[in-house]
Amino acid sequence: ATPAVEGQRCGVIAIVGKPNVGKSTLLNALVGQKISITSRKAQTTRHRITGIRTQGATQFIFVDTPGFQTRHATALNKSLNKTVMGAIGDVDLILFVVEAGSFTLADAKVLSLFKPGIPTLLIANKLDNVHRRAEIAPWLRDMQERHPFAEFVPMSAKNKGDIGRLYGICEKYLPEAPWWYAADELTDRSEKFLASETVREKLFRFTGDELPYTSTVIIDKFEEEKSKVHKRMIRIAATIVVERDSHKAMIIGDKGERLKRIGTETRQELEKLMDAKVFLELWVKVRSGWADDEARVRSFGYE
Ligand code: GDP
Ligand code: K
Ligand code: MG
Repeated sequence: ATPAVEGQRCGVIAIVGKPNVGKSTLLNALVGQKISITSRKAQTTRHRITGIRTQGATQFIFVDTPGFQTRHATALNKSLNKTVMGAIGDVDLILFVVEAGSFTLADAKVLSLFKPGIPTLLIANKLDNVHRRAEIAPWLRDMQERHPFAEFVPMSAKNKGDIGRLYGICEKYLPEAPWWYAADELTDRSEKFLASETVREKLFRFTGDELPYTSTVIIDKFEEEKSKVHKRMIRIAATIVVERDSHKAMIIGDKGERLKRIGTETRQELEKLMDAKVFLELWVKVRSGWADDEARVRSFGYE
């Protein structure tokens, strides 16, 4: 931690909402680097992920959360929900993310968890998808009646100007306090963790909608080695755990083509992220029923 400096501001901002509204996309845009994986699938984000951005005298500590799961009461979903509750208990500001113009039962369930007293902004995301802008004003009036939101922010996480504006809005809610992290730190997550998340993202991307969410990634080895040629050299071995033989076959693909692509894309992205030469070994294993088994969910790193 850095010593207290007069005029410094620092606070924690939780990003909360149902699955797929764009929370992780928003976090990455706010931090300016991809530290939380995104996809069209629900349950992409499974952990609390902190993204840090220091700008001028202010340090923003953003916390991305799994989308609150309301449909199935599996051990994995219960653990995801606990993570969300833990993240919003003690923060300076909540960004409640919804899709602009929409408010479903799942949104209402997330909103009902908020304790009074913590200022909450309504982030009406994916505004670029709204073709009839005139419908947004009555929708916002309706939202105003649902909850005492501090402010409304219709925006698109994919729009740089909107992101710039959002810092200014968030800053007002952060207390004067010394920074928690060095000015150049982007996340409190380890490179090993980012490696497993990147494998998971490529896995989602290349299996499209075929692969159910019940897969996870374990890092068996993460070792930095000395190299005369490269500035940094990292050797990684990872195992993708799935529920069924058919899922395994799907991931490996015809003549191993798909697993190879997942591996190549993961390696390239990690090399950029870690500024290192990366060697990556990828394996696929079958462990049936893991998402329903509480002890196993814990052993795979979900609290
Ligand atoms: P999360 O589950 O809430 O973390 O959502 P993600 O960040 O993983 O995003 C879900 C999907 O919505 C992805 O396909 C994103 O590319 C997409 N998305 C996120 N923000 C926007 C946005 O502002 N506009 C549009 N059109 N799509 C978005
Ligand atoms: K998602
Ligand atoms: Mg997410």
